[in-house]
Amino acid sequence: MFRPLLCNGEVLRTFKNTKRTTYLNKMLNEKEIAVLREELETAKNPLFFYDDDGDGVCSFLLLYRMKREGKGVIVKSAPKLDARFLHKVEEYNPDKIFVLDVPMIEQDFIDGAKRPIFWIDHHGPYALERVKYFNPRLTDPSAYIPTSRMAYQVSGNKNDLWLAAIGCLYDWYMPDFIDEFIEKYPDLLPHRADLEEAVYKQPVGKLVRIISFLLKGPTHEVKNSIKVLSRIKEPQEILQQSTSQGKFLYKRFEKINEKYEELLGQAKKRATRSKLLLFYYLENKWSFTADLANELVNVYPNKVILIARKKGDEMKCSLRSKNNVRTALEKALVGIQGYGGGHENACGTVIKEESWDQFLKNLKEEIK
Ligand SMILES: [Mn+2]
Repeated sequence: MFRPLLCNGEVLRTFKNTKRTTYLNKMLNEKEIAVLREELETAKNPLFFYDDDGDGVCSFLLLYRMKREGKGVIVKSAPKLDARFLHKVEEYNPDKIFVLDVPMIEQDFIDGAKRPIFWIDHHGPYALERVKYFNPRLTDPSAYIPTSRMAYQVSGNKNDLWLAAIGCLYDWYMPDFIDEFIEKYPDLLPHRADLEEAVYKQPVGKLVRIISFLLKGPTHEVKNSIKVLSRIKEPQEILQQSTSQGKFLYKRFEKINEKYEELLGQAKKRATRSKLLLFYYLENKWSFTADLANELVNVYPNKVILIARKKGDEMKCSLRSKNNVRTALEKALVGIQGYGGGHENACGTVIKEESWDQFLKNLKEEIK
C-alpha cells in the first residue's frame, strides 16, 4: 500500500472539476453532526490525533475551539495511527479519542487504546472494528470532502469560517461556502476565483501557506505555534500582525518561508528545455518537496516536476504534472529499489540512493 508522501498536498487534484453541488450531499448528514457534537460536548478530556498538514490542523482547531478542552497530537512521518502512539493515550488518559484526517488506523491501536474512538477522514476507506468511522467515501468512493469541511459542520461556529476555508483550500477543494467567505473577508479574497488563483495569488492563499509552513520544523516550535493559533480570533491578526500572537506566528512563518523561497529560486534555475524539471536538495529537517512541486507545476504547466530531498540513503520525492504521471512512475519503478504512487497528477516516491540514476533514466524515457 502506498502512503508515505500522500498527505502533504498530494491531494486529489483530479477531483477539482467535479460539480460543487454534488459535494453537498456527500458531507456529514444531520444525524452524524448531532452524534459528533454530542460526543464532543460531553467529553471531559478528549485527545485529538490529527494529520500533519493544513487540513489536519484546521480540523483540530475547529473541533478544539468548541470547548477548549483536551489535547492535540500531530501524527507525523507515517500517515497512520499505530501502536507507537499508545503511550500518548496513557500519558493523557483521555475519555474519548478523535482522529482527524489520518488516512489509516491500525487495529492494534484501536484495541490497545480501550477508549471510544471517533474517526473523521476522507481517505480510504478502510474496514476496521470498534471505531466510529465518519468518511464520505464509505457511501461514495468518489467523494472528496476535506476533513476540515466536516469539522466545520460539527463546530458550526461562524467565527471559524476562515479556518474551514484554509483547511479546504489546502486540500485543493473550493469551499461550497466561498461566497460567504468573500463577503466576510473581501480583503483576503475579493471575488470568486479558481483554486490556482485563490491559493497562489490571493491573500487567503498566503494564509494557507502560513498555516502549512508553521507545521514544519522542530516539534516544540510546531506545538507552540499551534497553541498560539488556537487563540487567534481573526486571520488579519496574522497577516497584518495586529496582535502579539499574530506577530509571533508571522515572524516564525517568515523565517521558514525564507528557506522555502531560496529553494524555489534554485529550483526555477533548473528549468531548461527538457520536459523534466528535476531539483534535489540535501536537507534533513525541512521537507518542502510537495510545496515546491505544487507551486512549480503551476509555473511550468508543460513540464513534469520532480523534487527530491536526500534523507539518509533515500531520495524522497514529489512528482507533479498537469498530465498523467502516475503511469510513467509505475513503469519507471520496475527493477528499482524504491516505491511510490499516488494520484494521476500528483505522486510521491522514495528511491534508494543506489537506484537513483537508473530511476531517472527510466523516468525520462517514460515521459518523453
Ligand atoms: Mn485532508
